[in-house]
Amino acid sequence: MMTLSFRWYGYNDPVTLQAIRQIPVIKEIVFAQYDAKPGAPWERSVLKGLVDTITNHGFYPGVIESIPVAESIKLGNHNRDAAIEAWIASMKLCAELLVPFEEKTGHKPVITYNFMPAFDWLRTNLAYTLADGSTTLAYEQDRLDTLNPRDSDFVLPGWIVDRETGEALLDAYETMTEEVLYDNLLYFLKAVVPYVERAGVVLALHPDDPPWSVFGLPRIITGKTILERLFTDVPSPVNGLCFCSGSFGSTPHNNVYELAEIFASRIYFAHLRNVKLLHGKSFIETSHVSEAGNIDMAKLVYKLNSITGNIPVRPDHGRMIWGETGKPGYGLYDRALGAMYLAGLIEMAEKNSSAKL
Ligand code: DNO
Repeated sequence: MMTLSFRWYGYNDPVTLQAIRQIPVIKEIVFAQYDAKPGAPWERSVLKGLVDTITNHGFYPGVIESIPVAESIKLGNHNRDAAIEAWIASMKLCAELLVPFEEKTGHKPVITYNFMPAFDWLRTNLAYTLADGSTTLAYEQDRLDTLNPRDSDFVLPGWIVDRETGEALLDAYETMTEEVLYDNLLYFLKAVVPYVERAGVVLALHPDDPPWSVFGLPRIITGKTILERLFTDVPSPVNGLCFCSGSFGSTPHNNVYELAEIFASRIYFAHLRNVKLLHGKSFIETSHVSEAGNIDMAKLVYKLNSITGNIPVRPDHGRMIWGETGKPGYGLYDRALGAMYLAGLIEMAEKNSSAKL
């Protein structure tokens, strides 16, 4: 079973909860304390304010995306234990405020996180014009190859890292191998999992986007092999996955339907969007529908619906359409179209599987 959710960036998000309310199918809100400093614990009153606002608008607060993992944890340096402690404190706060909604949502609260060094998701163009005049996010390998994050005029659309922090991070990661990064992930998980188990929430690790190394930085959450290893090394059932179709699907090395099947029991949250692969490693994000990209959404939704537990899913990045401006990937209109399309696929998958047709 899948429940439709929608990401909301808080009070300053131009996409308001009132607007989201008018999309007929959305039950849960995906949110976080976005103004918190990375590595510092969240504040109860702030989180409580967000939860109350969400419930006052008729939604359930089902998913946290994300509690960021501080760079010291990914680097494994001497500050990591303090940062892990702060992460656990924020997680406990989320659990305290979200667990009461478990009965309504039908799933344990989900805590999303990622383990990408220095950059989160990465694109070279945030307004790539499609044939129909809409704009979308694109990753162009040719363009990436011309960029050097150490250049003084380095700007990556959407990622404004201050120069000093950026340089220091690049230096720190320069010699790190994927093995060491993986060990640091294990260290983190082994430290937090006992608390997560007791708190009554589950973890959802977001894959690297794109799922390969960029600028020489190690990136490890890329596909089947590493995930099999991770779930063997940390078998606790709270150690779960955020199944992001667009991240996994941006390389032909991943078969998204196979991944869904193999990791079904670990999938606690899904980001559903489509991508169109271009030459080399380049790709663009498209409308959610199957015909626009490389992912057969009907097949994926049908599969996920039949093999996962009750999970929240959300439309992921949308294009900018009908003249909308705003946070790249997170406007209202195309994500609303995506939500309605996914709702149709989910309803059909559910009725089909329970022979209610
Ligand atoms: C991009 C998002 C990611 C995601 C984090 C999870 O739009 O899917 O930024 O929230 O990687 O930690």
